[in-house]
Amino acid sequence: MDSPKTSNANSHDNAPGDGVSANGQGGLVIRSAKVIITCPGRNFVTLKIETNQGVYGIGDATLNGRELAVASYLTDHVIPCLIGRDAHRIEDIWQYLYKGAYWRRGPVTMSAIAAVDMALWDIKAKVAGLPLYQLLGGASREAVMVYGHANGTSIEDTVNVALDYKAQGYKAIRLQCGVPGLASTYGVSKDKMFYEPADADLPTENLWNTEAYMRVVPKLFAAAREALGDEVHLLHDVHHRLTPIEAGRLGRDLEPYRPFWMEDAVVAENQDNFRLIRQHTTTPLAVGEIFNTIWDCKELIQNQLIDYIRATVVHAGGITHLRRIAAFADIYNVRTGCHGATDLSPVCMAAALHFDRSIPNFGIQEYMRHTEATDEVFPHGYRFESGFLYSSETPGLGVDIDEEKAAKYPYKRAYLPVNRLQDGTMFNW
Ligand code: GCO
Ligand code: MG
Repeated sequence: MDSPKTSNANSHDNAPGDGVSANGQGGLVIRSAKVIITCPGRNFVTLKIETNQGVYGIGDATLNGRELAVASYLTDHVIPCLIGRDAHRIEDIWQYLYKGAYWRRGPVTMSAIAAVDMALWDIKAKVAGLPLYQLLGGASREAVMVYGHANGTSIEDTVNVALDYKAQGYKAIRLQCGVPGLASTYGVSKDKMFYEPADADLPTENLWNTEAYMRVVPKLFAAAREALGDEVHLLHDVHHRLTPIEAGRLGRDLEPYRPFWMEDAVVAENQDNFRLIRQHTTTPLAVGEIFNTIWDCKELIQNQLIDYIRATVVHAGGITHLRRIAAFADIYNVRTGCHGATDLSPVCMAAALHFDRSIPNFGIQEYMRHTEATDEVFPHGYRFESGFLYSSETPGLGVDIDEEKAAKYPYKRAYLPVNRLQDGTMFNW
């Protein structure tokens, strides 16, 4: 190859064995690709790949608070390598982008690869005339159990919101409440229906007190179990704020209320942290929304230190890589619980639902409603009914982007908050 440019432009003319992806079945070649950035209430980055046959696919590339880094990675570094490639060769393109960058892993790289992967699966399924889950082995279940977010400044408020969720048919509800003495905390929003933490053009500063937090959560669970009864699954997100031994204590305190899971109890860079938690509690553990590859969770899964893996399509290398993580997790009794906050676009949600429907070891799917403006920019066929999400039956992912509407909402810089201890020490948010 003389230069990357020559190889891209001509790759579809080369025969297999030349070391370049050859033009495949039906001559489905990537003709162009572009990145669309829109802010219908929050920023979303979407990749659109077009083929020579007019079929196109879309992929979510949103990385909350760092959106433009992924957009540039795609536009400046990935798209030039895609032009001319056989759109059917999803695995090969995945490997090409992962191994070919030399610089492996990381949220920016893996979100960009994920977007390409999603778009290519969308194209393949459209060409096949099938909803994507059919290409992933078909349905293992009819619908996907989701959990909604109940939150409030007080225990009473939160329990009332949880009762609303139960009345709407939710079978699983996440509970977060304000911590007495703290002005604001993770998981508690001003607007109860749409929790959106990336709320300012420079990071908001929160203050944190572990002891006060550890006192309030068991009380919240006691009140919620009492009000909601035994049937509903109750979940909680610690958002990386405890040490392993504190997490062991909280897990133990929650055991009488039988939580479905305790999420992100500790930071996970050191996977051994979870070993210590496990020694002290039978509360199921979930982790992984910020994981990007199987290497972030290999030890956790292999040593059965967790019960649910929360990696999701957009931040963990797309459907191709997430399936690999799920297959590995399956042999260690670990089930999935994909991240599904509002910063994951409807494109990612559609992809996650096809994935969720197809795999044997599905656990639960997080679901937070998007704003109406977001739903208009991303028309989609999935729907909520009685605590479950039903994936779309139209060919492909079953989601689109309305580019005219998207253009009405220009990018707006927004950061996630930061968190400090009350003496000013920087802490985990
Ligand atoms: C969750 C997450 C989110 C993240 C957000 C960051 O469990 O849904 O913790 O609330 O904080 O997705 O962008
Ligand atoms: Mg979380």
